[in-house]
This record gives sequence, C-alpha cells and structure tokens, in this order.
Amino acid sequence: MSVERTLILVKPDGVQRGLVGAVLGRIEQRGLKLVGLKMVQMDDALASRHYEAHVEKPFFEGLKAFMTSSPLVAAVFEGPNAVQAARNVMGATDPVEAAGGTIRGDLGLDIGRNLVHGSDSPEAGERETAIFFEPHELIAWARDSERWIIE
Ligand code: D4T
Repeated sequence: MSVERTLILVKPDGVQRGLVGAVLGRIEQRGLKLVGLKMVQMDDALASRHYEAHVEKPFFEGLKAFMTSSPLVAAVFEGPNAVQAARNVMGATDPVEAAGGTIRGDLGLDIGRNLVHGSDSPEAGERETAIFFEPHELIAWARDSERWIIE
C-alpha cells in the first residue's frame, strides 16, 4: 500500500457554479486526507507549467483560456493509492463518458467544462503539488479518525 499525494483542482467552472464544497467533499468523504488548500488565479505561465504535456495539443489554447478565466481552488490530498482513488471519484475525462456516481458523471456535461483535475500518477502528484504549494503550506497532521478509515 503506497501512500501518495494527488493535486486536485476545482476548475473555474466548479468555483463559478458554487461546487467547491461538493467536489472536495466527495474526495474527502472517500477517506483521503486534506493536507493543503488555497484559491489561485491561474495565469498563462502557470497553465503551461501545469499542463506541460498538453501545450502542443489542439485543445490547449481553449483549455488555457478556460483555466485562466476565473479563480480555481487547489487542494492536496494524501492517502493510500490517493491518485487512483481520486480519479475514480472524479470519473472519466469526458463527463458524457463518466459513470453515474462520479463527480463528472453527476455534475458535468462537456469535456471542456469537466469541473475537476486530479494528478494521473504518483509522480505527477508530486510534480503538480510542487507547482502550486510551497513545502511549508502542506500540513502534516494526525487525523483522529485514521484508524476507522485505514486498517
Ligand atoms: P485533467 O488533467 O484536467 O485532470 O484531466 P484528465 O487527466 O482527466 O484529462 P487530460 O489530461 O487528457 O486532459 C486535460 C484537460 O484538457 C481538457 N480537454 C482534454 C479538452 O478540453 N479537450 C480534449 O479533447 C481533451 C482530451 C480536459 C482536461
């Protein structure tokens, strides 16, 4: 069982629609532990850094315009297999394909307004966390309910 970190972004559509609590709440309820949280206005440089794998893709300009159009909320969650656990809660990238019961399947309709980002590997979790958070902004805290969530 590997303890991982995943960077979660509630994208501008989630913030504008008043779904910050709903999105983060589903990940929190899964049992992952919140260790960092902030509101961020993304700029072009940050978008290019965060989405470095996508800068050459045809959808990147639209994605960048969307991600910089309004503030987002960045969170870091920690736990066993945190990356896959969070992605399962988020659902498929395209909300039309996302299963019911997932964030995107329940709350989204369009791939360009898919509400939430989550790291796609443990390495990406570390890389993306370092883009959005200084080390001192991540809190190592003891969760009293830990033994009721993780054996
Ligand atoms: P993110 O990175 O936002 O968590 O999404 P995914 O990991 O699920 O999906 P991704 O990296 O393939 O895509 C990044 C981001 O680009 C948007 N997008 C993607 C888009 O607007 N049009 C597209 O055709 C694709 C593939 C949605 C998510």
